[in-house]
Amino acid sequence: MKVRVFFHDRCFDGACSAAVFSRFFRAKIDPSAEFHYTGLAHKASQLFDESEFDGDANAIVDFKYTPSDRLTWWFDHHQSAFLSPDDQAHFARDVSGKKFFDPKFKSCTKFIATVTAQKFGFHAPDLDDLIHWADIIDGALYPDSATAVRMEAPAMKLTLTIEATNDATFLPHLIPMLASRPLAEIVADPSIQARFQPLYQAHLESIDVIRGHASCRDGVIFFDLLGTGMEGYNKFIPYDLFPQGVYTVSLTESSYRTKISVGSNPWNHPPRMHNLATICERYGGGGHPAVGAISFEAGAHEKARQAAAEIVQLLKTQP
Ligand SMILES: [Mn+2]
Repeated sequence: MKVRVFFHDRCFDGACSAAVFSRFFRAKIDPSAEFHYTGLAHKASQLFDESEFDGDANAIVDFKYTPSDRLTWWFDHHQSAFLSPDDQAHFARDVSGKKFFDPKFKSCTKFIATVTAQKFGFHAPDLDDLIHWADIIDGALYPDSATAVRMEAPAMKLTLTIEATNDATFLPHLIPMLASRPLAEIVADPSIQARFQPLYQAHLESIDVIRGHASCRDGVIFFDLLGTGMEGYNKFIPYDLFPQGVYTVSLTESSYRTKISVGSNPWNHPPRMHNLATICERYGGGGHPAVGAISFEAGAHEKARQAAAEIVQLLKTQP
């Protein structure tokens, strides 16, 4: 059986979700299943073309729902999992027993492991370390900013490699490794080291670039990286630089979009917090209460800068 698995691209939890789903599928549905992996990124334009569902079974993990009859399996934990009330109603009518949503889970990986254990009797103790780290990384449950920024754990090294990749063949190569080998062994693999080492050097340089562009006022860290050529960064760097910061608002761009990222400091929480997913939804974005993002068309710098300035002002006020 050919199984097409769509997963949240450039995301440790997305890749681990695809790995755990695949192990579950081989163990409980079809031992000879042949998997094809496709990463999905949040874009301003339409998400799915029906012809992409070309498997005998089609799955989406750690990504938005889509109301297609060709979608067989779905697991997500994002607050903004439904693009519209119609999509949510379509999900609510589903009677397949193969589509699952719970925004209380910190990671979709843990969600898949929990649901498949309860409903299908799937257990794979060798995946416990992977599931544990997916929950820490997607839930931002690090003990301190140094753990997240220094990257000593194998899962952190993999996260750096996964979040930075522009190579559509990399995660389809990595996901079967995640499904079958310990994290430390995967990191030591020459195919991973070759990607990790230059990224780690760039990570150290990105700390300097953010230090040069960022300011922190009234608890809001802001930096505009449009025009610097820097597409992404470790989202905990701002809090390592400004431990007093509560929120971060940043502007970055890649070939296909201009992006506002909005985050909150896991180690400096005031009693009441703004819901960042709700704020981002007002501008067509989404996310979790503690972290969100908005995508604009490539080149829409002024529109993105205007929205970022409004969000910075809003975050300086009490929720
Ligand atoms: Mn996730």
